[in-house]
Amino acid sequence: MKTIFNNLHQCHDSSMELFEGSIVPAFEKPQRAELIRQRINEVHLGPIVNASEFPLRFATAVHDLRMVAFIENAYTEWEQLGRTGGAIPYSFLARGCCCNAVPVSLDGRLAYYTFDVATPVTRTSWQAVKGSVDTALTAAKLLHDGERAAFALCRPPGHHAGTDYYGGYCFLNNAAIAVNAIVEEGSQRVAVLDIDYHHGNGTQEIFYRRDDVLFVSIHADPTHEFPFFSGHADEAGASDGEGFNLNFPLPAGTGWKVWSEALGNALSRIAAYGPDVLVVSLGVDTYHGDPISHFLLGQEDFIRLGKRIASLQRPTLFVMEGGYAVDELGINVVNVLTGYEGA
Ligand code: Q9C
Ligand code: ZN
Repeated sequence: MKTIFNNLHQCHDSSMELFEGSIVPAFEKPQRAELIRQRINEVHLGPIVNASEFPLRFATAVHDLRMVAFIENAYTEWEQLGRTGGAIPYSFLARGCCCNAVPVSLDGRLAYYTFDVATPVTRTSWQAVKGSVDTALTAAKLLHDGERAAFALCRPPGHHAGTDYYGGYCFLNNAAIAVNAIVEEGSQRVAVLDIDYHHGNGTQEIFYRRDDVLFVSIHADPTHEFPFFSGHADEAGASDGEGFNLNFPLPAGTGWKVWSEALGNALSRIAAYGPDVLVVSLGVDTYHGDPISHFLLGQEDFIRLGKRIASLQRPTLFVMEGGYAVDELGINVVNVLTGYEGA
C-alpha cells in the first residue's frame, strides 16, 4: 500500500514534557515518524508519497474555527508577551464552573482550549499540525480514487482532539477530519476502529450524535488511564448516534489473548454496520515495551492484528496515532500494515 508522508511533521518538536512530576524529553518526537518511514522503505511496503495541501475548511468542518485559529496564532501571542518555550497553560477549565465564556487573555484561552500540559504550541507547530491534517486528507483522496488501502503517516497524532479542545499530543483530529471528508464525498457509512492504547476521546465526541460514523475503540480503562473522562463501556452514543459508539475498556496488563477477544467483538460490530470505508486510528502504544502504557502486545501480535483487520475486506485508511517505544516503533507499525497486506 501507499504511505502518505509530510516532512513538515518536523516543525512540531516540543522537546520537553512534564512526566510524573519531572521534566523529561518529550515522548512524542520527530524521530517517531522518521523511524516508521525508514522501516517502510526497508521492507518495501510500497511507495511513499508526499502529502498535498487541502483547504482548512476540511478541518473547520469538525473543529471550532476559533480553536483552529487559536492554535495557528498562539505562539505569536506567546512571543509578544516575551515568553520562550512552548505555549502551555498554567490553569484549566474545571467541571461545574459557572461561566463557560472564552477568556480574553492568552493564558485564559490556553486554559480553555487545551486539557493537558503535554501539548505545547511551539513557533512552528502549526505547520506540522496543518501538514498532519493534509497527510490524512491526501490518503483519504487515494481511497476515493480507488486504492484499497493507504497509510497516513500523521504526526502529530490527532485522536484526543475534540471539536473545541486539544491535548494528549494532539491538536487537530486527523482521522476525524478524514472521516468527515469521506462522508462529504458520498460515503453513507464510515467505521472508525481506534486501537491506540488511549481512548480516542476526541473522535468519539466529534461523532457521538451521528449514525453515519460508527466509532469503535479498544483501549486502557479510563478509570485508571489517560484521558480519564471518556472511554467507558456505557458510552453508546446519543440522539441519532445512539448505538453507534462502542468502547472496549481493558485493564492494565492486558495481553494478546484478551485484547484480541475485544478485537473480535469490535470487528463483528463493524461487519454488521457494513461500512463503505474503514478508518483505523493506528496506535502501537499497546506494545509491551511502551514507556507510557501498560498493555502487553508483542511484535508478532501486530501482524495478527493487521490480518484480522483485513478480514473485514473494506477499503481501509490507516491513520497514525501513538506509539512511543521508538526502538521497535517502525517494526510494530509496519507489522500491522504487512499483516493487513499479506492476509
Ligand atoms: N503518564 C497518544 O497516544 N499523557 N497520546 C502522558 C504519561 C499523555 C497519548 C503522561 C498521553 C497522550 C496519541
Ligand atoms: Zn496513545
